[in-house]
Amino acid sequence: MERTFIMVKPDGVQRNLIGDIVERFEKKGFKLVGAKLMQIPTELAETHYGEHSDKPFFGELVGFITSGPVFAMVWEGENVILTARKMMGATNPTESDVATIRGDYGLTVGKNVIHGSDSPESAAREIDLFFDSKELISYEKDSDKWTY
Ligand code: DAT
Ligand code: MG
Repeated sequence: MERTFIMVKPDGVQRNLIGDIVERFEKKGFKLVGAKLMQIPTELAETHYGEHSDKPFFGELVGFITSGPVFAMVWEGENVILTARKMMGATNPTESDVATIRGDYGLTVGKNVIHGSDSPESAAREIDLFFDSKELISYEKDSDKWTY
């Protein structure tokens, strides 16, 4: 079963959106297999956002993501990587559809509430960066048979 890395960014934590975001993924049918509140060290932020290291907004991005606690999660389910990206909405909230997380709660591209892996490769990389394998739990839910 596919897994993806999802993170409520510092703005989402401060704006009390953890519960809403968890609820959306739960109700969709995805399974939470790991979660923790954490403050990201600068080095981890730079590695996580390494693909953007040459962009003009890199310093601002690293400063923002390390500015307060984030809620890091791993979600599991069929096509969860692509579906989670759809549920998040476009990077720039002016372009994200209503009823997506960014469309409902974001106003600027910098403070856009949530991160989600954009491919199977980045999901594997980001899960490994943020979680120890012992922190992830494979388990059955009675509701699985009503989801699949
Ligand atoms: P996404 O988070 O949708 O995967 P991304 O990987 O292109 O988007 O960029 C990572 C984050 O960097 C994004 O969530 C917000 C920030 N960002 C992207 N483009 C930006 C820009 N032009 N100005 C400021 N911040 C930007
Ligand atoms: Mg990205």
